[in-house]
Amino acid sequence: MNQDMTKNKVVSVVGAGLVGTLEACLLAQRGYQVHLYEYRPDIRTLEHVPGRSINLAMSVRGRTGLRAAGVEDRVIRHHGIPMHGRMIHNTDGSTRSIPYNKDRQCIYSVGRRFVNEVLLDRADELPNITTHFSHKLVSCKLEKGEATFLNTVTGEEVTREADLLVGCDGAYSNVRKSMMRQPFFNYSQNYIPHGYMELCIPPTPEGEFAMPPNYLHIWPRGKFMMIALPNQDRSWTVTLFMPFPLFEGITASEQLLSFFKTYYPDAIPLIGREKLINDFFSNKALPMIYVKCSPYHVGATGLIMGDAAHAMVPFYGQGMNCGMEDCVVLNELLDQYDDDLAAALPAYSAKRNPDAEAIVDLALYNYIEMRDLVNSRSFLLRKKFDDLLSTILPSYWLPLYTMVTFTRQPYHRCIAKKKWQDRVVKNILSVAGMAGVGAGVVLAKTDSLHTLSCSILSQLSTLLTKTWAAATSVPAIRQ
Ligand code: FAD
Ligand code: EGU
Repeated sequence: MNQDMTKNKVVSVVGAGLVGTLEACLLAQRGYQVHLYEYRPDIRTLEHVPGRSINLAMSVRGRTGLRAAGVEDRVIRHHGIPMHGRMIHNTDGSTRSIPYNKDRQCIYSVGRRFVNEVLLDRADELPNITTHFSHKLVSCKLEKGEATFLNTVTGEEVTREADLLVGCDGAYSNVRKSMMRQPFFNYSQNYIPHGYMELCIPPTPEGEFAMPPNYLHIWPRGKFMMIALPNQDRSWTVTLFMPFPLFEGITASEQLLSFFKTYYPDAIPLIGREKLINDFFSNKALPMIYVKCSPYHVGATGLIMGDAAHAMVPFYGQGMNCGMEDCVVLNELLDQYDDDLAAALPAYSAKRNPDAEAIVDLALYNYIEMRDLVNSRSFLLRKKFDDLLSTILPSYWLPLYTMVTFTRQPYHRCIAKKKWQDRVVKNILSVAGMAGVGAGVVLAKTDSLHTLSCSILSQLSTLLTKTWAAATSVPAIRQ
């Protein structure tokens, strides 16, 4: 990269969360003068950080971002707990585990706070980043890269004009709000009927994990579910997902206990009766929102990234991963365009929007699938067949979650490949069906078995050629 092009350029980054702090580091490494603004005080000075989800599942896309900032090892080695598979908990308390991957590929449970702190420490190592905590963005002029902040300690307002203003201020982004006044800016936001509540399984009296630690634990129950990820201190963060009316319907301790006895009996002793009652009634269920918008830039002076651009429901464990991949994609485009922001920003919007919308859709689809499809028989049959194909063709036929979680294939390509696979499975199953009928006819006529297999094979190859052509002739299949 050409540091002469960047060293006199000033960038304001709004939001020192997971994405903003990473983006500040990557821009500073390119030579920009970066000012990083954050509404909250420095979380490294706080004893307790308020806010959502304590731990997150980190996979390759997030790790690629961390690597670009030189902190992948710090996060994964010191703050990551490997999860090699899921552990499914049934209502009778029995469990079964399903590994993620045959080649020991795994995901990591990381604490939000730890990841954020490692990134803030990295930002402090870079001399051309200035951090401004307790600074709340109150307004901005994106066409001028200008932003005004309220210093929540002194009550003063400060305005900074920069070459570029990057909004990484989360799902309820203020920077995005001001983009909505731009012509041709499209925007949609949706709440889902489910809420989530975090509970905690403490370590055992011996100080050990109360469940096998190297799994993502799942209690799937159709209309609601629970998930648990391990923490560094050997506790577990349990997240209960349920429609809001169900949360609101539980108002007394006995109701809560009978609900848990029915659906999550094994979790009661793990959390502890008293603690469960205490935590459930002192917590409140939080909403989940997803956001789609485009474009992500304004001229050569404004940009939104991370949840600000594409908040999603958490049912694929990809929100942070996708946001960190945003930073990698922008970095690659700045390389390609020699830090010419007027060219790189529109290229970023064009490249990133189809992929961001694809993962927003995939996460939403998972949410619906979890609720509605877990009991459908034809769905399960197709899933079994799909799994079989990925066992027979391990490097060629990757299940969707493997493409999403363990590769960096663009999300929209993952969807396109999945659609192609679905068509192939459907065709094979229908050929198998036809073959069944054909076999009856052919055998009745005592024709040779050779004729039969030839006819099946030729039909199959025609279908495969057709579906392949269909899949490859549409470069980006979008919903
Ligand atoms: P945020 O983390 O929201 O950071 C935004 C920052 O901007 C904050 O620090 C905020 O204080 C600051 N800010 C906001 N407004 C202003 C303002 N006006 N002025 C100044 N600063 C401001 N993702 C995964 O990859 N894996 C998971 O397993 C996973 N699990 C999840 C579970 C749940 C229940 C939820 C809700 C989300 C989950 N996610 C997961 C998604 C992940 O949390 C987000 O995608 C990620 O935090 C987005 O990072 P961000 O930096 O864009 O936004
Ligand atoms: C939800 C909430 C298991 C953290 C989707 C899997 C999630 C996470 C799954 C949360 C599920 C669901 C996948 C990963 C991950 C699974 C995945 C979901 C982390 C298809 C803290 N999901 N999540 N799929 O395969 O690909 O294990 O809150 F329950 S990690 Cl909903 Cl891989």
